[in-house]
Amino acid sequence: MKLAFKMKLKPGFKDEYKKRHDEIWPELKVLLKENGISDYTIFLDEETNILFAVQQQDGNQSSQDLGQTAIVQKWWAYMADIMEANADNSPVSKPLVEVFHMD
Ligand code: RM4
Repeated sequence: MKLAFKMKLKPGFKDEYKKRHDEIWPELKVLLKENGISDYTIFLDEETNILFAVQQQDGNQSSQDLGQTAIVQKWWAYMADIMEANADNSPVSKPLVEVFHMD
């Protein structure tokens, strides 16, 4: 199923955020795919610094549910300096409600 959520980027870090994701760790990509996550895109609203993430989820977990794995914990710790994050470094993520879909 298609799933969307929002996160928040700290102001001024668009280029750094994109650079880090252009260089996403291969092992993180493998983990996401192994857990049924694909077609995963993140957009930035430059007015509000809100990050809008959308992904296909074929398992029963979203990318945000994988925080018990060492790789995601390492990635979240790496990303925490440029994102709004919780005390455990996980990005503050809020689910979004689908209101329209067209195949
Ligand atoms: C995001 C955030 C998400 C992760 C993606 C790859 O900045 O850390 O949790 O799934 O990167």
